[in-house]
Amino acid sequence: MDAEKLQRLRDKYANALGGEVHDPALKKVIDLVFSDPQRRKPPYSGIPTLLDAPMQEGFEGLDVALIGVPMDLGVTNRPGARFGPRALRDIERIGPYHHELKRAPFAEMKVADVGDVPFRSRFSLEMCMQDIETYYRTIPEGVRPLSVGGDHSITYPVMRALGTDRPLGMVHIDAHCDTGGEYDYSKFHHGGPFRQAVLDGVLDPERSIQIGIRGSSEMIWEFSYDSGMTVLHIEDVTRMGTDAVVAKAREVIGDGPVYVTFDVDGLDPAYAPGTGTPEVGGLTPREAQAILRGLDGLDIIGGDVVEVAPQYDATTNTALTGGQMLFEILTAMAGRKG
Ligand SMILES: [Mn+2]
Repeated sequence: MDAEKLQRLRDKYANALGGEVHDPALKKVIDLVFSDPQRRKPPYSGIPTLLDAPMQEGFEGLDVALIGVPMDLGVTNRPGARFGPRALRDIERIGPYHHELKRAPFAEMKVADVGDVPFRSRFSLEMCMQDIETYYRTIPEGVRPLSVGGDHSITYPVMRALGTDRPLGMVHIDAHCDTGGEYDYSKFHHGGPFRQAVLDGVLDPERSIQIGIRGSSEMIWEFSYDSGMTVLHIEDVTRMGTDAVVAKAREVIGDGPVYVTFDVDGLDPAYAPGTGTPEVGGLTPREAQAILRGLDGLDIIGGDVVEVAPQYDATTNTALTGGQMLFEILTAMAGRKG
């Protein structure tokens, strides 16, 4: 480095404060995280919220509402996803800037954590399904919900509320198709929300893609194929690569509204052990991030991250990874505002 360059850098930076940044895009982010050029809020302080969003009661003025859905009465195996929203609220330092999409969603949209869906009964799965649908029907037009479960059964009543006027398209990342039928006298378990949503006319199977599928339950997912969903097993993802997966997803979804649902068990249990039905041989977080980033600009009208069960998550990596996926979906939502 020549002396002149060194002098230039010294003149510019030797006495500069941490909040002095010159790039206009980055300056926006600085304004989010610095209260003045000298002060920056410690990430471990304050009352925890989803993605460190401001708390708000109700939906007034929001573009995106972050919502906790602490309900896991639909699990077929290990319980615990009712603690998922709290586990994600405890995670710090996700965002606020997305370096790949070059966007700070909190600077471009009004986003708040509006708290949890209220439930009348902790004992009745059927009543919880009704309570979720009722709550999501109160969300005003133009406010897009981004939720944290809870087990995957919560997505069915959310879709019933969001898909009333026109059936939704779906990008579904998961180890499981979740298109199973009734068993043990229940239709509402977490292995069947997307069969029910299609049969109710709120989910368009021909505009639905399921990505990362594997594991022990293939025999109960015939409905996915019979209804015309596109199913990509994990082996397809490996063979195709994430760019081709994104291209396929965008081809299947087209221009219409799409719901993005992310079951954390779509990831390999090496990265996300804290979940009720882990399946070996899954997506890496990098693959999942590449796929979610590839959805940028689609008409994402809502989404969720489900099945984080912190009691099997000794390192908190599952919650961390789940929180990152929530941020990826939020950032993609900011690609098409309103
Ligand atoms: Mn699953």
